[in-house]
Amino acid sequence: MPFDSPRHDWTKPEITDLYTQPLDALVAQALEVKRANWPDGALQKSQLLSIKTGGCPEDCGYCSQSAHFDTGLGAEKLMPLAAVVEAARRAKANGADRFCMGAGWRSLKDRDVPKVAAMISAVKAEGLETCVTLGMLEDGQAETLKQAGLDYYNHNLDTSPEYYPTVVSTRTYADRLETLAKAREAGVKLCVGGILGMGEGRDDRIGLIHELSKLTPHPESVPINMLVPIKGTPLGDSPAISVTEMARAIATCRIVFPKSWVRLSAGREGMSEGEQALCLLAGANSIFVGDRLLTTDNPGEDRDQALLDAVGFEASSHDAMEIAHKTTLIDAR
Ligand code: SAM
Ligand code: DTB
Ligand code: SF4
Repeated sequence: MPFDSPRHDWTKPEITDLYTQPLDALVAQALEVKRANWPDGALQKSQLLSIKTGGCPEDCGYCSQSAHFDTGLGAEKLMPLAAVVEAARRAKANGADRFCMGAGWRSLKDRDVPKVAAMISAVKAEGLETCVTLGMLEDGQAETLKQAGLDYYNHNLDTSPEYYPTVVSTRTYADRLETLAKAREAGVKLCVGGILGMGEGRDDRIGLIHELSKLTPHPESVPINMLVPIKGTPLGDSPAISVTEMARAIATCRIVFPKSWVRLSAGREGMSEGEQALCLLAGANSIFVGDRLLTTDNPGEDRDQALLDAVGFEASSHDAMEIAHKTTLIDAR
């Protein structure tokens, strides 16, 4: 039902039925939903910047920045404002419409709020959408960031609630949901997704999508990351997940989150152009541009241009984004 409002009452068996269809039937359904809800076929482009790298007290088994693992990545201080603005200008010149600043923090400290707020205001003034991912939030912090011009808060659920403790022991799924609720209450849009290829089963991938579908309203952005294996982390030797499984997850998200940006997120560096094209053809309408993610490589301008030329997708306009988001908020009422 492509024109229907986003649903928050999906059952896990329903999502399983979608996910496990023959791939051609799944993709056909996803593209029907995409065409109905995103008639201009726009592709959203975000660019990441790690504003505070490494030394994180959390033990997320996938992460280069955790102080629990020897990944060879040193701890750095918070970047100066001028360097952030310079990176945002470069991102805009490279066609990005959203700039996402990430910090290797367990949680945002009150003393850092004014510094991050200044970065958000300065990036917004460059004509970019703003996104931050700073770990857990305390009461009142999201309101200050929103006032500074924050559009999106990224905080991933990563996997199913059942598999989560296998990957992270220093916080709970409930902690993640609490921070998401704080950002939402402050009127900030949400970017929430997960990682595939951490040794989880298909049932966990479906469980993740089910948990995301219960968020009301749905996250406006849903990033689907393929694990970038980091040497020295517990997941550093994980076998790569198949690209068809990525395509299944993306197509299922396209159907379950009809009005959200679904991002083919981390992992493109390890994929061929054809594999990335498969994920875009499964219904993804957002990517990270630029030659770096947070601490790992991303394909960069030339390869991205070749990919976009191959699939023929246009970059999104802010008008298209605003229309999509207004519709999401109206539907959620
Ligand atoms: N510290 C904050 C947090 O955890 O929310 C923000 C930064 S953290 C690096 C942002 C997200 O990046 C994580 O939630 C995870 O989903 C994703 N991520 C981190 N390392 C990854 C990897 N090696 N491969 C794929 N995704 C990864
Ligand atoms: C998301 O879902 N993926 C991004 C962003 N949100 C913050 C992060 C990907 C990180 C990949 C590994 C790295 O570069 O450190
Ligand atoms: Fe820290 Fe975020 Fe990495 Fe976890 S994912 S170790 S919280 S930077």
